[in-house]
Amino acid sequence: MRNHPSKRQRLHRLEMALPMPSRLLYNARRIIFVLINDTDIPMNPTAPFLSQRSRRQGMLLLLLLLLSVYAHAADRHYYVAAEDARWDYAPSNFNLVHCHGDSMPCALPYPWRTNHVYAKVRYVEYLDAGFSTPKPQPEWLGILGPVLRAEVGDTLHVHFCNKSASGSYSMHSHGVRYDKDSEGAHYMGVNSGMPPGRGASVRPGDCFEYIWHADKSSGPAEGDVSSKVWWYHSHMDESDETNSGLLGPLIVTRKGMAKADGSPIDVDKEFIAAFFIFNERDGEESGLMHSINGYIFGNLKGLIMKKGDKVRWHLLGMGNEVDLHTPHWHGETLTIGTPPRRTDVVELLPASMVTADMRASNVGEWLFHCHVADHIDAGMVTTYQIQP
Ligand SMILES: [Cu+2]
Repeated sequence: MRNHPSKRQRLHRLEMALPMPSRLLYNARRIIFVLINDTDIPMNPTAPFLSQRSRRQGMLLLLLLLLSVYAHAADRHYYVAAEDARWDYAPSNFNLVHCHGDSMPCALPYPWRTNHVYAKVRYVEYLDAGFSTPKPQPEWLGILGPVLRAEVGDTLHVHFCNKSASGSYSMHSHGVRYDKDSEGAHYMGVNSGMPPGRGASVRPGDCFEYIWHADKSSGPAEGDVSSKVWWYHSHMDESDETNSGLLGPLIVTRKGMAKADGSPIDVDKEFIAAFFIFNERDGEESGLMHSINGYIFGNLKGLIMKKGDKVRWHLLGMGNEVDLHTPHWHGETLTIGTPPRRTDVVELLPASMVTADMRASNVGEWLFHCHVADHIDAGMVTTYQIQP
């Protein structure tokens, strides 16, 4: 009488019948079982106790799996210079949004009509270590420095050169993990007398490489959306230097959710909008530039998306006690926070960092402005467009 094959024998035959990739996976599982239990998965007793070949295949696969996990942790190099610039808060020379009864476009209102170009210092990104080719950045990013990106697990190497003659500057980032030298902030420790790190002050003509780790605590928390924004800015004389224009965004994407460039895979468009009243004349109204990304009265252009796009808005605040802002979108609502709440107004204070998601559905061009009354009148206004 012919014996029925035992369960072990059937398993063994099944394994042998599997195509190679499946057999590799199966053997990898066996290897893990052996490592944990110090014995093999019960198999056909006539089969060798997990053959050398099977072990080799399994170990190879495990090694590949481990390598693929580590391969995701990238070293991202950025080349950023601090440079002197002339910045025009209203390059069109017009109020492009609203004219109080005049025909469009209309003149900028007083006291800003003839006062909207100032000397600034900005972060400019280059494509090469020789700092010879500036990287173009989108029009809507305005005065902000480049969008630096990381996926959780990545290390950022920010090669910073101070090409401005106007002073010593630095790069200090919120949110990432650094050692003292890469903190990029100038101060003494009151308890230990600890001096500033090497990157706290980069003199004109000098360069410094900041090493910032985007670890788990730099990324979105459990339940948050897949990317989050952090400020980076100069921190030698912080308040002066952010007002000078030395500030920009860093976006960290959840592990496994980033494209090659670091942006999140589940979002079609990401915009950054920084609400900041630059103070150009010691607090005189004519020098208070109520800007979004450094533009006033609709001179911020390029916030354009398509119907159906999942759009992520990273909202940033900076400045002084007057910088309490309430960005408001016409035409759409958004979700913010965990658990998500629905709104079309976000609350910002100086150095706030808020992320809000929008599903673009309402085709048209819509107002996007700060809802603080004085700030509307002073030009903290532009539009965004949803194309069909
Ligand atoms: Cu405001």
